[in-house]
Amino acid sequence: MKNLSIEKFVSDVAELTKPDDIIWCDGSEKENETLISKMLKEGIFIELNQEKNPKSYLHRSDPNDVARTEHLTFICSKKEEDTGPTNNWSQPDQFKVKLNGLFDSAMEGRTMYIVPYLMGPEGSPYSQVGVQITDSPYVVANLRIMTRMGKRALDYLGESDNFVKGIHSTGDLSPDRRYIGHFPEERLIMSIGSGYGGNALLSKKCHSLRIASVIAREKNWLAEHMLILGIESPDGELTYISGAFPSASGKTNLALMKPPEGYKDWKAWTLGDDIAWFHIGKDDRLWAINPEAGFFGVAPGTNMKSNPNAIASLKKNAIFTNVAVTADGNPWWEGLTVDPPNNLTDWHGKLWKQDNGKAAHPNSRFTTAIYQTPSVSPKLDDPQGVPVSAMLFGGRRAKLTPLVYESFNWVHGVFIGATMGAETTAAAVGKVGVIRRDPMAMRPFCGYHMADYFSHWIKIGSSMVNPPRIFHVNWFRLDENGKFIWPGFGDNIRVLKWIVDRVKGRGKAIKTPIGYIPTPDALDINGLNISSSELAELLRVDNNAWLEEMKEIRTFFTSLGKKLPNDLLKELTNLETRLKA
Ligand code: SAT
Ligand code: MN
Repeated sequence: MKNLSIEKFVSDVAELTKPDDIIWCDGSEKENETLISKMLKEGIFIELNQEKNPKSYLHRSDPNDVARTEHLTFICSKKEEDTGPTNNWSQPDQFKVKLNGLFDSAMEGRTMYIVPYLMGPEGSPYSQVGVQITDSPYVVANLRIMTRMGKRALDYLGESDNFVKGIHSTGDLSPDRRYIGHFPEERLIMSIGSGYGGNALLSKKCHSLRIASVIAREKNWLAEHMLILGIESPDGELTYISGAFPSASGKTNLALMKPPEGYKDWKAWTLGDDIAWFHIGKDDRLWAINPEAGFFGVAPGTNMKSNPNAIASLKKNAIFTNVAVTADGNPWWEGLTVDPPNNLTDWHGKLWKQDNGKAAHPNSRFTTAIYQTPSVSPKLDDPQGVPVSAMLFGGRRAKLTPLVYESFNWVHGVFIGATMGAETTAAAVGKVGVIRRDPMAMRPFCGYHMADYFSHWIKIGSSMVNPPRIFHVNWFRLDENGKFIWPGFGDNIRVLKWIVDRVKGRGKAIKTPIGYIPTPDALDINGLNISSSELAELLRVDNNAWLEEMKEIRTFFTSLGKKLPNDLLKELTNLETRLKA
């Protein structure tokens, strides 16, 4: 069966980019093997110790191409006011002329790969197809893990022209000629000059968030930067939770959490670590699917304590990007072991010495299939997804925001998400550790005006009688010596347990100006090395500090202009009044 729309798309792009040859990817094992041998021959992939890491490879990127480049990312809506002040905008026709200039003959001497991919389970009414054209075999190998790619996607699509188009070339990798352009009205993405994850795996942030958020607004659903996790109590009560955290803020660790000693009879089920699509079910609940099929996780800091399930899922069929390698060919990164092994090769491919800086790049990554994680949920491929009872917002905050608090209601919860502040991380180019407003962790990923996005969130909640409860969490509070107060990782299940208790109507809470916080006895800290004064600090609401924060929030709201929903302004004023009382 031929899909004429795809054929036309491919021939148009081939005419522009002039590849030497064209390969249509079917997703088969044989195709993958051919691709891997080619990459090994060309040095794009470096073989790791195959006994310890079967079918796993290392890729070293250009040192200029190691993170997302938000300043080179554009949303080209027809009207500028549809893009909003948090995105870069360019007039679509003009931007296309510029990009077409860069794409002209970009694939000369290269192979062009056609990668049809399916976002979401086969057979799900909520899934979507995309077709990415790329000249990067590394991208193809990643898409194979990150999505359900090849024949499966074409079978889902049939003869329909309802697919997202992605055109990608690594170009000359020069940051001066690097752009990631989105054309939401045309469901089109054009990306040139980068081979890095979020810039180049167009299925991920470009399709599943920026373009999908625009579609979701039109069709009354939500496309979010959220993990999905199932928590099962010892008596079999299963509660699904989703959570939005900025990139490199522990989403993968939470999504793959392994309950610690003392919680051995609890289970945590992984459904997704980065992106969730939510639809309102006939039962008036919010149902989530993970459009992706793999993890593109941050390597540094991942170890047997922080994320044993990730370590287990990296044992085979994994791609490592910009990590270090040990003398016997195993991947290594800061935090994997306490001490670095001798004779490490760093992410540049040079022998690493203690004073050479980091051996692995801070944003080095692993790509691996969700199916390989021991905690994978049996519901991962369920076409309906899972019903979500609680949504979490959180970011890194050394100070101010308590370990956990619950919103008073949906609109207040939207306010909490909309005003999220978080320290910046190495996942994007730029300064690290600066607090910026990152609403719903979607600032870099919302494909339309942020104020319209807030209105859309309010509308989704008001169309349900029982929307999920909304919480804010912060695992990253520091004490006066700069040490984390909360142990985090597996012990975060203690906080999730309180959240589940709240959802079920049995968790005890105190009302504060910012929301409900747990009573000191409602949070289980048994067996933790936390004093009652540390617990009090973790849950403290400092009214004056919050009033300072309100100034920042007001400035942020003002920057969004007159589309900002009145409901959120009212929330801000009410909060200020409560803080002053
Ligand atoms: O944007 S990526 O998908 O490459 C990683 C991230 O920042 O979440
Ligand atoms: Mn992410």
